[in-house]
Amino acid sequence: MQSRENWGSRFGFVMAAAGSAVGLGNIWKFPYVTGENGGGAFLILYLAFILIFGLSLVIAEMAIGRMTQKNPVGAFRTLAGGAWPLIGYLGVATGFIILSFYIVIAGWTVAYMVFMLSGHLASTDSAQIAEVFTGYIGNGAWSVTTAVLFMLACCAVVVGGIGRGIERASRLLMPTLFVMLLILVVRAVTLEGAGEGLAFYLKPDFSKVTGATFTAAIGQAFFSLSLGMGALITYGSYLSRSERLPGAAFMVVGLDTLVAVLAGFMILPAVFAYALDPAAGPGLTFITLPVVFAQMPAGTLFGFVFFALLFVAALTSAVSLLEVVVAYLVDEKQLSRARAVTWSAMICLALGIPSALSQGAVDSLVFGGQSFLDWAAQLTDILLPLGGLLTALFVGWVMGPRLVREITNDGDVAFPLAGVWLFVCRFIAPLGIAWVLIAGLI
Ligand code: ILE
Repeated sequence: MQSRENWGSRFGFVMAAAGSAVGLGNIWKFPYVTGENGGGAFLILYLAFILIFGLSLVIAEMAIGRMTQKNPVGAFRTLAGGAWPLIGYLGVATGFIILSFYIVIAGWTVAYMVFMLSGHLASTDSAQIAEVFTGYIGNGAWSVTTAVLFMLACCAVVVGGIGRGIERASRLLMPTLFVMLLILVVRAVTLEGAGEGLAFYLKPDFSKVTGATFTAAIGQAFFSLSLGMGALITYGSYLSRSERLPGAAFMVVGLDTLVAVLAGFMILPAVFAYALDPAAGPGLTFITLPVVFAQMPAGTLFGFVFFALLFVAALTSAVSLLEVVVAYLVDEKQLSRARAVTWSAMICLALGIPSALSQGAVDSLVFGGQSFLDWAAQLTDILLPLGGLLTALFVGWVMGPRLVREITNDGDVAFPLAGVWLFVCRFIAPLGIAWVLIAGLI
């Protein structure tokens, strides 16, 4: 058997895992879902879910991967057998559905790089920007083309294997994106009229919280952390046993949350400053940002670089999703890496086309008040926490102290909160997530 590739360094793993976590979820999804769900109260729920469920489950998934050095299905099969590998299948399937619409949105960043340079977005009139945006996403040929282009980029990285491709891309570009984000936050919060947006974001109005807010917040927390989609199990499987897990997990969760919160500070004040609708939905970031760029010195260049980096952030995330399916096919079905990439990318694209066409090109792909893409996203908001709930049960009741020994390298590495962690996996996470999911349904 071929020996399994490992990450080049601890920094490389943290950057790659953070690269998986930080993506469109933070910069595209978080601001608009926060806008749709009333602002501050949503922010509090989101942060609470990350702290209560997210952190523990990130540690759990990484540990399961590292312990077994296998893809999600193989990992559960190695550890327990019985029906447990179904959790792995659920993760692989969920990741696949997400990837199918993720490439569509990531394709938007491809188009926006071109639009920035061509001057199509150089306007301070948000109505005009919205027109360019809806014109583009409503054009089926264009939105499918950009999704295909993005998918090709994703395949190129995954064919190269995890060390060479994924790790190298993440190391340099993630820090650059972070710096640009900080600059944009400063620009946004100093816009005239930004105060109202800040109040919306930071002053919770709990009267706006409904069951749907709970589902959205927990779904967002899992989506953003790459939880419940097999990604962290797969990335953990390339981690050598000498690495310290709890520390890496803290870093990844911290970075991901920081980027999401900053993205809120970048978008929401600008939304209010330009009298846009915070509940405008998936287009929010793409309509708001160009107006901000137009109000900055060298805004065109800045905007271009920003969307290029957002493209890379989306790429490092999408790559982690494709890698889940590829690792499964390579490990379990003995396919070559190149074949596994080709097949999974083609099927995923086929599944993504209705999402791409549901943004205005084909009317019948909008039903029940939302688009095909919205339905896919909403489905994964439920599947992700469900996977997390089952993983928590598995870790808490089947693995228990065995996994603690794995995390601490048999007592060599400190894990002071091991007891709390196990308690969360046994009781708090399963009951809490079940409660949130049920509250969302009623
Ligand atoms: N966590 C990433 C993000 O927030 C991806 C989610 C992997 C599917 O964009």
